[in-house]
Amino acid sequence: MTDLPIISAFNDGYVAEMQERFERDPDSVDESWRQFFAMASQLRGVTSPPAADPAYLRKIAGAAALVQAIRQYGHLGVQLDPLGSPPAGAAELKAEFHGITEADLAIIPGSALGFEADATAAAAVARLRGVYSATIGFEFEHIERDAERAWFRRVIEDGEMRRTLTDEEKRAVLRRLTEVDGLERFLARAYQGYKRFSIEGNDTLVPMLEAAIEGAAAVGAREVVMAMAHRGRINVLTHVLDKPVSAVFEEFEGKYAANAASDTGDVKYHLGAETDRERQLGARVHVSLMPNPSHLEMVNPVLEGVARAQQRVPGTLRVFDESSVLPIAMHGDAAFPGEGVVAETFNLSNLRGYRTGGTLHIIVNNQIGFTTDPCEGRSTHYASDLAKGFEVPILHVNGDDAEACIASVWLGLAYRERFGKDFLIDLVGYRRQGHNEADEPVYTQPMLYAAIKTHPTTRELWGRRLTTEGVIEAGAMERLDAEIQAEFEKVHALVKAKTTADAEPGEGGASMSAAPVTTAVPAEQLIALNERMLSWPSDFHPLPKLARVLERRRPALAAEGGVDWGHAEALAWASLLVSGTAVRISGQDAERGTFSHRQAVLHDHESGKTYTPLQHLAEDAAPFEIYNSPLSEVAVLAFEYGYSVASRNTLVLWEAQFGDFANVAQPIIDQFISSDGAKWGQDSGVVMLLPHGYEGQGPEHSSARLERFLQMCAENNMRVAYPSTPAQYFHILRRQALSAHRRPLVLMQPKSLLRLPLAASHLSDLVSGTFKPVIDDPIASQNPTNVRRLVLCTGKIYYDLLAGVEANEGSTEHLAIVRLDELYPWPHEALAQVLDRYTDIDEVVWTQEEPRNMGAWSFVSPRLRGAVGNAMTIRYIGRPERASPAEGYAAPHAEQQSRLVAETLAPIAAKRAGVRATSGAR
Ligand SMILES: Cc1ncc(C[n+]2csc(CCOP(=O)(O)OP(=O)(O)O)c2C)c(N)n1
Repeated sequence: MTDLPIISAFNDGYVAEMQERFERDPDSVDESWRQFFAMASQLRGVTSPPAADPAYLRKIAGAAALVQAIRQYGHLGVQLDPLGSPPAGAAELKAEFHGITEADLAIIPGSALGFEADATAAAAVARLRGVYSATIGFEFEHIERDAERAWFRRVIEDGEMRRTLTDEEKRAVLRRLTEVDGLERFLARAYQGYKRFSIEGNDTLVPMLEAAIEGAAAVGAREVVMAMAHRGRINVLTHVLDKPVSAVFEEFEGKYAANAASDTGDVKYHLGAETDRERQLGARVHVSLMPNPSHLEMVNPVLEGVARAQQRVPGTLRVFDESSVLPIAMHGDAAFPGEGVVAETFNLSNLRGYRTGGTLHIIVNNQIGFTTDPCEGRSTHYASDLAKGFEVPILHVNGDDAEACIASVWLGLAYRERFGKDFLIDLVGYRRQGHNEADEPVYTQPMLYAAIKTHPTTRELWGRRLTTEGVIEAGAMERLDAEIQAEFEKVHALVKAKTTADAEPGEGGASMSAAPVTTAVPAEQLIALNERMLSWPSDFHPLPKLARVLERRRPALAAEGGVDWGHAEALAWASLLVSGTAVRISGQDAERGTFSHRQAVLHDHESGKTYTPLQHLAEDAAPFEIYNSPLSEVAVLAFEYGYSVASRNTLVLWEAQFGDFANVAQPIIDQFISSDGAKWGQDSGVVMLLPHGYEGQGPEHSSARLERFLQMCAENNMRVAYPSTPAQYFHILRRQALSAHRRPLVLMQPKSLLRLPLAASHLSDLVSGTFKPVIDDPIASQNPTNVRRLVLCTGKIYYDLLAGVEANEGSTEHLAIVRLDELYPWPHEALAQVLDRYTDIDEVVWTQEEPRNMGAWSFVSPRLRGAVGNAMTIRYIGRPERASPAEGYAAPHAEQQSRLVAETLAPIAAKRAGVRATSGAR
């Protein structure tokens, strides 16, 4: 960071202090001071004035400070607003602020400031003002690494980035701008009042994206993946993603079933698209735009996950090639500073597990958010200021200056290539229409809209400039426009003439009944994998205490058994890795596991080095990635979701520290995980691991809000399960990874059960069988006719009931306790088989530990009724309706738990005649 304080004039004391600092550590003072002192030391031997004159040296110091101020604050002098509102300016940009005059600059040689090519400081300052306070505002002095700051100074001041466009390129930009604004004008005429979230006012976005695609491909990218909100999306789809104009018109006509794979679809300004773009030299680059929900900015971390997955080198799965995929994220100027997910996503950008080698961010800044002015929408000067905290370089550019806009993209790409980090362009334009085209902006911004009305379009300004420069002849701009409008007219007439949609309606929710997969693994293989996971290099020293704990995994596979949750998980992953499925998991403290049950990454207690046995199973095993995530839910879950969308052969898991923290990621669950298939035909196999269970840990550490997930289930959109044994967990993980039908899996996870001997599995449970959605009572099912009360439950409460049964030895023959380990898809068949077995029951009981308005009850209740018919009694046993999920104190918690166990196990009331279960009425 700069060392120059804001002072009104330099005095000798200040210069002396700077000199002292310079002599102690040259890097502790700014570059201009370094040059100044270097020059001063050369002059020390020179006796003739004015070099030895302190007043003269002060002027040089002032000039050096001015130079630094221009570099740092020059952006505040740039005319950024196309509508003409003046730049903020900064006192430091004037010579007088630094105790000198402009005239003084003329008597100082440029070399005194380190500018050998400039005859005088005046020439140097004029040149710097010409780059730092002209058409692009640069902000890079907040970057911590001086190598990056020096790079920026060099490329900006030497003009390396400012290649002027050739005449041909200028004409191509004019054509694009004419198509861009022509499409909006055409749609405005043909579909008056329809929402299209017009791009007008930020038209230059389209040529910028084209420059970015071309530029990325030129340095080897094979893929450009983009995300953006509603604004300008139709234009970007048409002109960057090559979506046919006819398809756009068909959507406006309401004729086009945009996505035949889904039932319900989405509005046209949320849809994604992809295309192959032919490059100038014949190479191809694949370009895609992510589908996007209305929830602004939520797509950003999804984009990063997709990009990261795509950066794996195809075929090898081993290496990431960050230059091969460029992510581009577009933002609104109100949404960018407003939505916290933006910051969370930036925070991922330089982390080992999440980096993508730099995202190009563009704020499509129309200086308004719906009806909200910037002064109401943010506490910072620029819309982009948040990014400064993440040391992202920022360029501000006037959207009417197409050349500067394109040059900004080139600089961004060069920076990414050089430093592999994020870059941001604040494209300052305006919004020619209302928020949407049915919206009247004059109600709230009368003055602004009066100014917009008289402001020529970007196309007109660019066309006039090219005419003046002689790049096009007079009248050419108008002829081009007429030609493009005529083309739209022709296509539109054809679309109008069609009477029915071409596309067939979608099939609706896909069935989950894809071919069953083998999830059992031969014993020899599991034992061998177990050994691999228990071995580490001879010079690696895990903590002896931990080594002893892990060693128990050896006898666990022997006759006495005892496979716990962490062990079953490791075996499931290991078996997948050696058969070619990659595994990636992240979450808070995921490497060790919140409850110390995973220990996937070992730490040498002598050297601190780490060793991850799952990464050393076999030469040709697929990669295993595990990362402790930052303290974020929304961005991390979204990232993992995105990764799973793009990587079909990776089992991708996100783990919440406690299940209900997932509610901070609710938009990702609502807008992506549960509904992506129905809206966009997008699929994902992401797994959410959500610790859940009532153990007296209070309102926030008990419930993963199972009810919310179940409420969202329909059309086979996802799976929701609460496995009750390590073996069930093993099988469901493997099924998820190997199943051809990909949908997200929401898993309630245990806490106290993680090592509960009663819950442990046996090797034989892993080498045969598969995941069972329903587990019958192993004892009661031997004598089903004794059973009067059929208790159904899911998850951890089973073990509380089991403990109760054991404690009440001999008095519970009237009970069968059946577990529903998978709740969605609702296990019709498996449950029916169980119900058919118990022909003499009087009642069905659903026992849960959650309050009545939470947990699975409201989901289960109507389905149970369907399964047992109207004549059967169905009872609820659990906590009463509650505002908060669980008790804060241990005593009331224990009281509730024992009450619901006691009620469930209570002796049966007097038997009612003639009422028997039937599974017929499902
Ligand atoms: C998370 C979220 N909150 C609120 C909205 C409603 N909304 C849609 S657009 C908009 C204004 C966005 O302004 P800006 O980010 O500047 O983009 P612009 O529409 O101006 O391009 C608002 C408030 C939304 N879509 N998503």
